[in-house]
Parts: sequence; C-alpha cells; structure tokens
Amino acid sequence: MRERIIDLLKGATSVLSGEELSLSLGVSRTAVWKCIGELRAQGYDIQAASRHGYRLVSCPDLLTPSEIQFGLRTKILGRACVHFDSIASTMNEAFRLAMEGASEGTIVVAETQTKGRGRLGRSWSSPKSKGIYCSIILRPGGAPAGVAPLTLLTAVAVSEAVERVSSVRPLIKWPNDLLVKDKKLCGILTEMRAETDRIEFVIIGIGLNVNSTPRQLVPEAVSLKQVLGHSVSRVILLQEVLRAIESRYIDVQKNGFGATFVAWRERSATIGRKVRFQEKGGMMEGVAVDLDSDGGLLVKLASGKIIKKISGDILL
Ligand code: BT5
Repeated sequence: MRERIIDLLKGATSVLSGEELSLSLGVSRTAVWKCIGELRAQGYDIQAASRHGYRLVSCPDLLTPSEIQFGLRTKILGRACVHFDSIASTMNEAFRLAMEGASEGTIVVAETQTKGRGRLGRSWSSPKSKGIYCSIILRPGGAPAGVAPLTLLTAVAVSEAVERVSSVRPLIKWPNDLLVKDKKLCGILTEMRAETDRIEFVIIGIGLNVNSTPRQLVPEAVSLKQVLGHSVSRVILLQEVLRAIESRYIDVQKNGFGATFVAWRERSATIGRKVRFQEKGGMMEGVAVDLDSDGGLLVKLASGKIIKKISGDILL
C-alpha cells in the first residue's frame, strides 16, 4: 500500500485528502494515516494541511520499486522489482526468483548486503544506502559461451550511465571492473544456470559505489561522491543504468555484439597496457592488444605469440 500511496501523491496536481486516498485504495482513512506515518519514518516528507489533505514534498534516496519505476520508461529491465533493506546477497535472491520462473528483467535491489560477494569467493563491501547493489535476471537463451560478453555489455552500459548522470567517464578493466583514476568504482558479477548447450537464465550483479566515504570502502575502491565532491541520486543513477543496459541488450539481440565491443574498446583501461596474469605455468606478462569476438582478451607476449584469456584476473 505504501508504494501505491507514493504513486498517487506523485501523480497528484494538488493535495490529496485522506478520503480521496482511502477511496482510491479501498481502505479506511485510519489505515491511510498509519501508512503515511510509516512513509515519514522511511524519510518521505509528506505535509498534511488540516482539512485539505496530503502533499509530497520530497522523497528519500531509497531504491524502492516506486522510486525506481517512477519515470523509468524501460520495456523489460526493472518492470518487476524487489527491494530489501538488508539481505545476504542480491545474487542469491535473484537466483531463487529466477528458479521460480521470474520474468526477464526482474531486478533485486538492497540497501545493504551482509554477504555481498565478488568472484572466486571474494567479498563486496556494501555500506548501507551508499551504493547500488543490484542483480538483474536475463533470459538471453543461446549457448553458455554467450554469457561472458554480457559482462562486457554491462560494463559498457554502466560506464555510459555514470557518464550521462555525472560526466565522470569510468574506464573498463577487463573483464568486470569500472575504474576511475585506476581505483575501482564498480564491479560486475555474472552467474548463470544452463543445460549443456543452452542458457536457462543469467544473473548480472552490479555493485556501484555512489555516495560512500573512503572509510566505508577498501583502499583500492573509490565512490562517485569522492570523485565529484558531492552526493549523487542513487535512484536517478540506477534508472539510467537500467536504461543503458536495456538499450545495449536489445541492440545486441538484433545486431550482435559489434557496436558494443566498439564502445568497449573506446572505454577500455586495458587495451594497449602491459598486463600480468596467473596461468597454470606461473605468472605471465604481455601487452593487451584487443578483444576477441567472444569477449576474450588477446595478449601479446614478449615472444610475439598472441594468447587469449577467457576468464580470471589481470593486473595492469
Ligand atoms: C567483483 O568481484 O568486482 C564483482 C562485485 C559484484 C558485487 C555485486 S553487488 C550486487 C550483487 N550481489 C552480490 O553479492 N554481488 C553483486 P571481484 O572482481 O572478485 O572483486 C572483488 C574485490 O573487489 C574484493 O576482493 C575487494 O578487493 C574489492 N572490493 C570489495 N568491495 C568493494 C567495493 N565496494 N568497491 C570496490 N572494490 C571493492
């Protein structure tokens, strides 16, 4: 009911009386009044003028469905949205929902995560209401090899969204990091469930540092607020991220990864740089020369031989 009250107040041209709200919602005026109290406790500034009614003055920067979906204008992403104040990891919940048949584009968002995770069992720090912690369910079909490029697509889209909202242009470190001045602004985690030859669903997890302070983050991390010197609306940024991913995703389904890989190269922090990485035989070093057609990284070794890295970490 809280979501519906907020939607009605946002859509109203003047004040809405308790009676109008109770009629629209089919509940008693006391129930409306109680709900308004709960919304105020959440941080919504709702003015009440005696005998006139309620007016919404301002909203908190919370990633609730009503905040995210108001003015979102996407076709798939975020049309279904689940929000938690606190959860172990949005990845687990998205996975569970996808197993239950949740539709493509469903997102799971949390204000904080108690067991936010990165790749290979690493953890993701998630200071409360300071970042975007979001998992997106996609059902692209096709062979499991098609999943790796989706990580690159997400990196391009998040970089584009951050640039549109803040004019900061994060660069992409292959395969899943967004960097600003060589510090990590965002990490992307892609998990999937597949049969041998067909993807059932993919979960894309995005952890983006928005308004966190240095003390809330690990030393190798950075937030947008640190870069800009002021806070950024997480709602506006997440909306832009969802639009950007959707637009790239629809394009890729129609036309393939060509244009997205061009955009990736333009935003790359990796191509042309010396990289080191662990292989079975020990540490290797070379220069990252290009992206392969399946999203792998082509590295030229000192011997002149070019090898392809499909997954794992690189050091710049
Ligand atoms: C990643 O892993 O970069 C993927 C992170 C994905 C996080 C999102 S949040 C929503 C969803 N739910 C989840 O539980 N996860 C996803 P990886 O490349 O393995 O990087 C992990 C490393 O990044 C850690 O070992 C730290 O060094 C560093 N790190 C941890 N928290 C960070 C933060 N908030 N900002 C920047 N770096 C961080």
